[in-house]
Amino acid sequence: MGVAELVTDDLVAAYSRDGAVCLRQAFGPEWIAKLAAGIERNIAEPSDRGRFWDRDAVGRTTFYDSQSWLHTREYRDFALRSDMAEIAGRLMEVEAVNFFFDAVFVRSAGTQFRTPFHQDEPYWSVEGFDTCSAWMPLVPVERASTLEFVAGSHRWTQKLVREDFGALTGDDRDRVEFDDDVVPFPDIEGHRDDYEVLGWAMEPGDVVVFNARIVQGGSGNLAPDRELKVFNTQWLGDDVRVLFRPEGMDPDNSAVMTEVGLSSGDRIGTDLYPQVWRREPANA
Ligand SMILES: O=C(O)CCC(=O)C(=O)O
Repeated sequence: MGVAELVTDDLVAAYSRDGAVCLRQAFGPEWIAKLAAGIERNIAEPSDRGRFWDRDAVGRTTFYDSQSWLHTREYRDFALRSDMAEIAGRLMEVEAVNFFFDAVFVRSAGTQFRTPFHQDEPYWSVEGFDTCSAWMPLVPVERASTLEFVAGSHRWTQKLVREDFGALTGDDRDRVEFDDDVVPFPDIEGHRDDYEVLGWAMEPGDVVVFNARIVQGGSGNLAPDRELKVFNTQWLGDDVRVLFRPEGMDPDNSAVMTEVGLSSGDRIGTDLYPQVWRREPANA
């Protein structure tokens, strides 16, 4: 099935309304095997951003790394040659899509550690509504262990302070502090009935695409015999501009962006954030 058939009008409408959709069997077994091999190499040779977010009392771990596509050929192939850029472009209803970065979240069997509810884009080194992530488990994931989303929260307008991930992971690179003009993050877990919480049991090949402003969290909570390996990519569309935030960024790309000549207000581009897809003119 081509991307135009996969990304139906109903999915585009649901993405715009809810901020997150699940596409079933968007990628075949070759991509899953390739990315799984990439993750194994990535864990064995982490980048200098690689770290354990959590290690519990019995040694179960949550590993995180990002922007590893620069030295992991399997990730680079996916970023530049898979259908993901076009899927993102059609869901976001934009003219062109740039690759932003990859991230991996690897939980060993039985890990309970859940990612707190948070938003992504308000902490990135760019700003824009046309931003999305594609969360792809490479192993089956149960509903109780999947990433969850507050439907419609990508359109919330208040600036919310998120939980200090630095305090949670013990790593200063996860720390972002706001000092003024902010609203405390709502206690989603404690008031789940007040929100429409979306989440899907998934099989390898399925992908959840979500607006980077949506409130998202969860994952973890794994059964004793279940591990979770997730390959995640982030994509940028038409309205995105570079923004170096004085309050801090996560991940903080300002140094590498500055090195390649990008500064606040610029359109995204360069070989570090390549344009991967552009919509064909209607009369082509
Ligand atoms: O998979 C997870 O635990 C976290 C995912 C996430 O927060 C993200 O993709 O930004």
